[in-house]
Amino acid sequence: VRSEMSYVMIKPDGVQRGLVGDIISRFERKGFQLKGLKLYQTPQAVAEEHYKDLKEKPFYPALVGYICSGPVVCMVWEGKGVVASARKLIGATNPLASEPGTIRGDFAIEVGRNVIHGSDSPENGERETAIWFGSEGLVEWTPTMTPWLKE
Ligand code: DAT
Ligand code: MG
Repeated sequence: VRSEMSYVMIKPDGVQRGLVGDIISRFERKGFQLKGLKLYQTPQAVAEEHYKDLKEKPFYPALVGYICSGPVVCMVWEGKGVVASARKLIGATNPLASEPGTIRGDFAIEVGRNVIHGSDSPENGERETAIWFGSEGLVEWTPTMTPWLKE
C-alpha cells in the first residue's frame, strides 16, 4: 500500500523571486520524501484541469494566467499525514492571514501571488500528481535516513 502523497508546486512568483531552495528545504527538513521534481512551463490546459473546481470563480482566468506566466516547480512529497502537514507548512490561502513561520506567512502578501500550492486532500494529491507527472511517473527510492525519521 502506497502512503499518502501531496502535490506541491512553487508558483511562478516563487520561482522568479528565488525562493525555490528555501521552500524545498522546509519539506526536506520536515522529513517527507521527495518522489517527483521538475521545472515546468505550464500549458494553459494543464492549469485549467488543475483548477477545474474553481472554474466558476471570478478570479479563475487571472489564476490560470498567473500559473502559466512563468516556470513553476512541480513536486510530489510522500509520507504519513503529508497532505495536512504540507498545508500547515504552506499557511492560509490569504497570505495576510497566514501565520509567520509558514511559507505564505513569511513570503507573501496577496492571495493572487501566494507563492505555492499544496493538495487539499489525499484524493486530490493523487489526482494532481496524475495531472502534473502523468506517464513520466514518480521515482521509487529508499532514503537512508528512514530509521531516524520513523520509529
Ligand atoms: P489554496 O491554494 O490555499 O488551496 P484554493 O484552493 O481555495 O486555495 O484556491 C486556489 C488558488 O486560487 C489560491 O491559492 C489563490 C486563488 N484564490 C483563491 N481565492 C481567491 C480569491 N478570493 N481571490 C483571488 N484569488 C483567489
Ligand atoms: Mg486548493
